[in-house]
Amino acid sequence: MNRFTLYGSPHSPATFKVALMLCVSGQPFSFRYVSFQKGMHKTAEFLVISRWGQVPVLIDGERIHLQSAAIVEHLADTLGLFRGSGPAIRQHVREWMYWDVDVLAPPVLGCYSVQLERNGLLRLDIEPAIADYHRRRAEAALATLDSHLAGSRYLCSAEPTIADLFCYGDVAFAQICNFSLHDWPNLSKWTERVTQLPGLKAPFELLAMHDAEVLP
Ligand SMILES: N[C@@H](CCC(=O)N[C@@H](CS)C(=O)NCC(=O)O)C(=O)O
Repeated sequence: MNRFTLYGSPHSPATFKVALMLCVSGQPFSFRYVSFQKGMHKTAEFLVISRWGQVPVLIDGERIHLQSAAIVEHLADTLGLFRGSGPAIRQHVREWMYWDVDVLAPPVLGCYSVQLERNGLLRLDIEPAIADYHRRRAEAALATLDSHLAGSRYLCSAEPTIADLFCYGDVAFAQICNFSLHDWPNLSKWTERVTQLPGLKAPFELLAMHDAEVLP
């Protein structure tokens, strides 16, 4: 039996970030698929483990962990990987993780939701003006990332940290939403570097639906 069980969806960037951390850390995990289409995330059964009715949820032994940034930080601490060395770098790492949750993740999720609706996978009735707003905010966040990466191999130190893995999770979904990284050369080179980390896989390769254990 695996130590870790991840509840989530291959369509969830936040789930992908946790899965990514587990994979590049060489940790096997069980994956339980939570279908948004079927509203599984709002069932009484799921709310027992996820008080806000959201994915991802990570079970580590007896403990339930929520919020992708907190989960990834927990994994970095408990596995002693991708933390960054020393308190100053770790604080810097935390700042980028919070920035991602605050600035990059929401518009990328918004753009991806528009895409799911266009592909007929979810009915959300997103107004075109709102879709444009998500896209413009995502572009601004990607431009911020690009300018901070000028002259740096990784975001917070010479070695990759969870800040890189975490932000990359959203950049990967931005690419699925047809954002071309050519406009942002530093971001483009950093993305290539991150994707070459051992164990790293693209969103739908990492969380393949056929691996999912579907909830009853
Ligand atoms: N800040 C949360 C965001 C989680 C989140 O937005 N999850 C989405 C999927 S990516 C979700 O569960 N959406 C369903 C809902 O909020 O009702 C995290 O990083 O874990």
